[in-house]
Formats: sequence, structure tokens, C-alpha cells
Amino acid sequence: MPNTDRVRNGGFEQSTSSTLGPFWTGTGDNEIGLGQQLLGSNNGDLDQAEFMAQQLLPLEVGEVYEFSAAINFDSGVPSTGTIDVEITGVSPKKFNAPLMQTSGYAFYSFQFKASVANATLTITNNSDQEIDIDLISIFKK
Ligand SMILES: [Ca+2]
Ligand SMILES: [Ca+2]
Repeated sequence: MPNTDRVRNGGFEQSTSSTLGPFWTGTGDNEIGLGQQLLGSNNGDLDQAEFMAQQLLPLEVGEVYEFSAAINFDSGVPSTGTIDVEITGVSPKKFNAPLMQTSGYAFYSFQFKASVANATLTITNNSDQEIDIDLISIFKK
């Protein structure tokens, strides 16, 4: 059985306007052709306190998965706060923004064991600077 990405439109290339969809909802934006993407033409953008979320393709309970995303601070260097990743049934993961790379994109990842089949992924920018985000994926390990 192929190891399919449980995140859909994780690189935002299916998004055709400034809204995040398809698949994504939330208060963030899709950016097209601004030169802020890591791959393709588009990237997501989360200002302070904004979020994006989507229902994941079904997970297999008990299996280990890896979340990965590329993040770029596009407008300034963060001095406080976190980038939060929440997956239903998993304790929230909070990346410490002042210690994240601030000169271009870097990849951030963690592994988790699925405890529910139908999970929602939510990414929230609780840092004090804006971020670009691209290439969000969740693959089974
Ligand atoms: Ca992209
Ligand atoms: Ca941006």
C-alpha cells in the first residue's frame, strides 16, 4: 500500500486565490507568485495569531507518522512565542520561535503515534512575527 501524504495541498499549489483552500481553512492567506514560496508558485502565510487547519486523510491508529513543514520568517526576527502544531489525539507541539532559523526556509518535523483515525491538523502562529509556510506533509514512517 503506497505511503500517501495525509496532508492535501500541503504545498498550496492547488490554491488559486489569496484564500488557503482547497482543503485548508483558517485565518491565514495563500500567497501566489510573491517569491516567498520554497517550491512551486505558492506558499501559505500566517501573521501573528493566525492559523490554518485541515481534516487529514485517515490515519492508521497505532502507526507512527512524521509531520514536516518548511517555515520562513518573512518580515522579521521573532523574539518570543511559538509555532504550534496540533493533531487530534496528539499532545500539541510548540516550536520555540526565537530559536528557529531566521534567514530563509528551514524544515521542522516531529514524529507521533496516531491515536484517532480522523484527525485535524492545525498550525497556529503564536510568535511575534509573520511566517511563510510550504511543503507541509505527514507520512507514515
Ligand atoms: Ca508551494
Ligand atoms: Ca509572506
